[in-house]
Amino acid sequence: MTDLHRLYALSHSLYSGRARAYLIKQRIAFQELSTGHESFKTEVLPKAKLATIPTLVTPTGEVIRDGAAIIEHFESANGRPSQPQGPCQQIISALFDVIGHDGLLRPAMHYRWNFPTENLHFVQYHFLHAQRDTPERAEKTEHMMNRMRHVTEVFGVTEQSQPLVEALYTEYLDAFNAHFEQYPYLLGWKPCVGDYGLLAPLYAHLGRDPYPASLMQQRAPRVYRWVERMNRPTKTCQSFLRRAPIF
Ligand SMILES: N[C@@H](CCC(=O)N[C@@H](CS)C(=O)NCC(=O)O)C(=O)O
Repeated sequence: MTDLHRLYALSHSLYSGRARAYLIKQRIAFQELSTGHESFKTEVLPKAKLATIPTLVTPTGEVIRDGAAIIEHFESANGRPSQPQGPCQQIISALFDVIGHDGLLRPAMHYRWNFPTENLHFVQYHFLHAQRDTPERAEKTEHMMNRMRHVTEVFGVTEQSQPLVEALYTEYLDAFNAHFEQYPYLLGWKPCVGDYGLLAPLYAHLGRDPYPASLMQQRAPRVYRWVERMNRPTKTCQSFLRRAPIF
């Protein structure tokens, strides 16, 4: 038996980024495997029932599907290290968790699927390698990608709404960038549940696909640094070192 958790996730998956960052920041030892790995079909799916990611397998073989359930599994066992202490901060943290994993779905999908000149090659590579290596791989990849393009429209990103989606996202980026002039995380000096929710769209899609990543780097470098910081076990970053508290 191993004491490593196994996280089934993909680097381009929105919800995977939230669970992965939590494990990294909480220093929980894990091995990440793709859904293309044989064990996902043979070991995980019979217990998980639905093929969604992230899905966690604990060292004792328990299967936990859904990013929120994965975070709650550790939060409840470890004295809620990512819940702020004050009631107002708890509400803000919970609110930003929802804003992240639901509210920012429109810009996340828009900036991935509506900029094919910059994104297609990169996105296609990741979707292809998420599929098991079978003769139908290319066909399945195309099917998945078309499904996501359709979902983008279903979520409300149409030709008419695109300017509004972009205006709201860039306004949000500017505000978040200004916030990071003061603090390295959403509510101060350590990440809370709200940071993890926000990271979902801001990592895999908006901070990693070529077009939106470049937009974030150029327009909101402090947000880009937060995205990096959320994927590293250390608590703070260069620009905050001189006044960071020692925990
Ligand atoms: N609420 C779930 C959503 C998980 C989810 O929809 N994940 C996507 C990838 S980002 C997925 O597995 N999609 C595959 C499918 O729906 O068939 C969570 O937070 O884990």
